[in-house]
Amino acid sequence: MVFVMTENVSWFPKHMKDSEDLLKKSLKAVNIVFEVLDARAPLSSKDMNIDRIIGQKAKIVILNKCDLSSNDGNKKWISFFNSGDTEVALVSAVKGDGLKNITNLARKVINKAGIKNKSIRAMVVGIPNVGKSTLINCIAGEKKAKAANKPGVTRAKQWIKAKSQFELLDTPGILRPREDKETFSNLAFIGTINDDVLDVGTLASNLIEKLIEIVPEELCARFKIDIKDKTPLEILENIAAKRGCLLKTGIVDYMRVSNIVLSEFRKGKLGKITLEYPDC
Ligand SMILES: Nc1nc2c(ncn2[C@@H]2O[C@H](COP(=O)(O)OP(=O)(O)OP(=O)(O)O)[C@@H](O)[C@H]2O)c(=O)[nH]1
Ligand SMILES: [Mg+2]
Repeated sequence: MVFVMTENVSWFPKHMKDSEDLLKKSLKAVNIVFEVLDARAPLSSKDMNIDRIIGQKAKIVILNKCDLSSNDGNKKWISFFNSGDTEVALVSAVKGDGLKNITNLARKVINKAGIKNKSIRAMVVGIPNVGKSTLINCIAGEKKAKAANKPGVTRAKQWIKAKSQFELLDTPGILRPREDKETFSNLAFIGTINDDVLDVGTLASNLIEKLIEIVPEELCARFKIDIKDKTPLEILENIAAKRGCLLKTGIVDYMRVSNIVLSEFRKGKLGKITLEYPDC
């Protein structure tokens, strides 16, 4: 699987280094860390340095965007984290699902760490676009942190006081994932890597290849196509024909059809899909 880049994608640009320094400094001001992962790809969306950065600080994992991940995947990931003794909350920050769970688990972890504070001062960390700011707004009950559907929206830390017992520190996304191709693909599929630095045609074709493997029926049903014995590229062309993505000359508008496939997957129009499962 090869991605064509319009420029070199650095896993660790300067603002990420600044973010890491900022997280280290901010740790002293909080009594718990909320590590936000994308429930569709919890391992791929984990920053591999986060545990080193936060050290012994109390932590809960939040599997966000569970409205987009499969029920089976959610169950398996929850038991995976629980078996590693990590408290985990399944959440949809856009729907407001799972919030009470966060409060209960945070209280439990803080008590266990012997901290007596009444207020929960939480630093919310995670890679770009996993929904950190949306989650904070959801807990706060109002839109205090800027959130948008592209990576790199939050550029500086910001304290948000929620009406309840929470004070929440929003942080910019940091990104140092595992460096294998599957992780890179998953992150690109879920929109963590800016599409501007990727070839969307290749990306959509790779996504189709993945969907054939994990949810072939959903792929056929959504686009009303037959995928038997077809290559991902042929399937992309079939979708283009179905959706009228043809240029005046009759040639396939690869850019348009690719954006349709990526956008519909990311919005959950093909169903609730988990891209990766724990090994156990
Ligand atoms: N479907 C779904 N979308 C979500 C959820 N949470 C956040 N989003 C969407 O994901 C996109 C990114 O959300 P942000 O809150 O800006 O993400 P972030 O982690 O703060 O991103 P950076 O500031 O760039 O690091 C937005 O379009 C949100 O609406 C969720 O639970 N479900
Ligand atoms: Mg943000």
